[in-house]
Amino acid sequence: MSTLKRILVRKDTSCKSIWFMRQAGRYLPEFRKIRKKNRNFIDLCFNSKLSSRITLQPIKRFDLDSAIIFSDILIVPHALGQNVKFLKNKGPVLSEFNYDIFKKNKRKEFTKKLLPVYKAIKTTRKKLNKKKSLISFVGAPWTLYVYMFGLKNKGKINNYKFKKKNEIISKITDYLCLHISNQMKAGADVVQIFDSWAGLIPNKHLKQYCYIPNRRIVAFCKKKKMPVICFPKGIKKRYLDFNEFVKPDGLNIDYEIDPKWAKKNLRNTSIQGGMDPKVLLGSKKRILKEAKRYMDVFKNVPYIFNLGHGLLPKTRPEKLDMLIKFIREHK
Ligand code: 1CP
Repeated sequence: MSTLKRILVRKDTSCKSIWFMRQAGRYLPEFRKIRKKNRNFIDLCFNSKLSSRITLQPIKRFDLDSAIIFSDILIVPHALGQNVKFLKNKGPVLSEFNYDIFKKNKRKEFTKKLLPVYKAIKTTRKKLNKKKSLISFVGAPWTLYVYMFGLKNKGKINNYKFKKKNEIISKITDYLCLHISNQMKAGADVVQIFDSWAGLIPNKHLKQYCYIPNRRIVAFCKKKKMPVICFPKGIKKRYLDFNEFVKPDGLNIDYEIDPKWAKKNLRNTSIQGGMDPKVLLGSKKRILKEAKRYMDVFKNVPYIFNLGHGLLPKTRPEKLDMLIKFIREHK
């Protein structure tokens, strides 16, 4: 069993496990080299050979326990019929949501469109050491909804009174379960659900748009015996309610969460991450001090080392290497 699964499933505290969100990406020169020749990001996600190669790049360079498949949460809206483009310095832009197109989606067609992703998982699994996990992921229904309806730049969201919202979120959830099941069949052995924009939901709606959809996916994963990690970023102390309602195998905390508070309040789960990715842009001394703080707090509980959000493009790979070596040696 991989160290990641030992911590997630058996709640083993005798081993360490390290991986990073966005470990395959722009901070790596070898990724930028491939990216330069492949200007269309979505096409790159659908290029099985290259996406498998990119997935393995950080594994070759660093002492990591898990690979996360190189893909994106937005390939799901893409497969559901919305055109997705990544503009330089502007991020993702989706074509306008069309309810009729959305409603006509079929499970078979969806799977067919995403076959290159599943092929990349298959290829990667064969090349990856058996002791390492291959992590698959999905965006949570709410976070995908935010992108599908362009709500991100609208500040605090109060005006999302689209009539069919519940029906749409429920349908997205069905397709996410299918995507997880397909990734699992292809050889992924853990899944992470990114609810990156959960922090935009007003408290009184959190249950409906964040906890309930996450719980549905977690229940699905449990039925399939697929260990699942949730990341409801930005919900502050509501992490406590989230954990009790959703009951995931693992919970990634963001950098706003006090690790001591997390240790005390987030029970019956494995905690992952927490350290601010910005710290990695600072001095060596600061990096090691912060890493030590997390490692000391989470000493006798099931803890997976990671960050409080993804690695930033300006991170220097040497600093990451130094951090990993420090974690390995920390007692
Ligand atoms: O080269 C480039 O310009 C592309 C940069 C890039 C990369 C490397 C994007 C565009 N996506 C990815 C890969 C990616 N995305 C992975 C790969 C595996 C790994 O972690 O190494 C993963 C897990 C994601 C997940 C993802 N995509 C999230 C959830 C995590 C998070 O950061 O909160 C989100 C919100 C996205 C949307 C997205 N895709 C890309 C960007 C720049 C964004 C965020 C844009 C925004 O802020 O709205």
